[in-house]
Amino acid sequence: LPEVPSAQPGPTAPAIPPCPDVPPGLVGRVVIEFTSPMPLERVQRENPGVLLGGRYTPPDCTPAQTVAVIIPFRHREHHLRYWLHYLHPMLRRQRLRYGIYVINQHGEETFNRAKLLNVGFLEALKEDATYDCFIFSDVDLVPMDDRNLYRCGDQPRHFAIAMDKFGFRLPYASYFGGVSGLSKAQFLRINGFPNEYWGWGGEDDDIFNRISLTGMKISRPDVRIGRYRMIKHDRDKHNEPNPQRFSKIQNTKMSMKWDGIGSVRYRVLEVSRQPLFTNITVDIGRPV
Ligand code: UDH
Repeated sequence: LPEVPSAQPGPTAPAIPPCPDVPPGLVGRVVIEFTSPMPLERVQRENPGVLLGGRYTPPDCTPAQTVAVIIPFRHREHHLRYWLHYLHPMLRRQRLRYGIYVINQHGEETFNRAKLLNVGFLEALKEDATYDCFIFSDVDLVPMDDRNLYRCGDQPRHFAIAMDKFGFRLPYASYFGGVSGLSKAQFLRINGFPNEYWGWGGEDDDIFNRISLTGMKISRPDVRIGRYRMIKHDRDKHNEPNPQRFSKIQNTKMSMKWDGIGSVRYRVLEVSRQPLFTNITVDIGRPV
């Protein structure tokens, strides 16, 4: 029989194998502390492989997903430096192709975490239409174990299930706060996140409701792996507990039809590609 030539990779396209399901070289538990000084120049030096805007692609394998990490933000530069210091090396060890997006709420109106996350979803996709997994992370939450893989699965994922401030347990069974992940399809299926939760609280429960109401189930890591340290802080100004949150979460079934990624209105004021992250400053308006 004539020998059939096997497909040869061209000279410009070296054959990079798919990344393995379990990344090699994870270390497991990581020591996390928030006392040493953490200038951004140091974090930059520690992460030479990270490209402008906080983008990274593993050199030795091809990941199955492209992950956008979205951080809701205002006046937390100190926390962001620790977050970048711990997360960049961890995400690299996890062999992720990723980009970091800090969605910075402009002005001093009441903070709106979930609306900022909606903005992050849309703006990340504008920059790179290949993002198919979205990890939404508070800026003050650092995972203590790199086996907590920041990628998407067949159900929405809750990562921050054992935070130090809650005694390393879920505070309640339907808790979905802190760090969560949805594929692009899962996010669109729930019409994204609510835009109408101004101030602290309730938006994460509304997201939980959206997921349940569309027949999806939350997936979580093992409680020994989903551990987090939170950087201690006082309550922020202009993020007071929202007194409407208890009544609003009773109404998700109706509100999710008209309030979500399909109805989000905002104005981007600045996109700036920093060495370790992309900063998007946005005017999201104020409660009506
Ligand atoms: N965030 C900001 N700036 C703000 C408010 C919130 O960046 O002014 C972001 C940040 O990513 C933060 C997330 O939104 O991690 C969640 O807000 P939060 O940290 O205020 O919520 P958490 O439930 O804390 O973690 C509530 C107040 C705790 C007071 C503790 C007093 N000991």
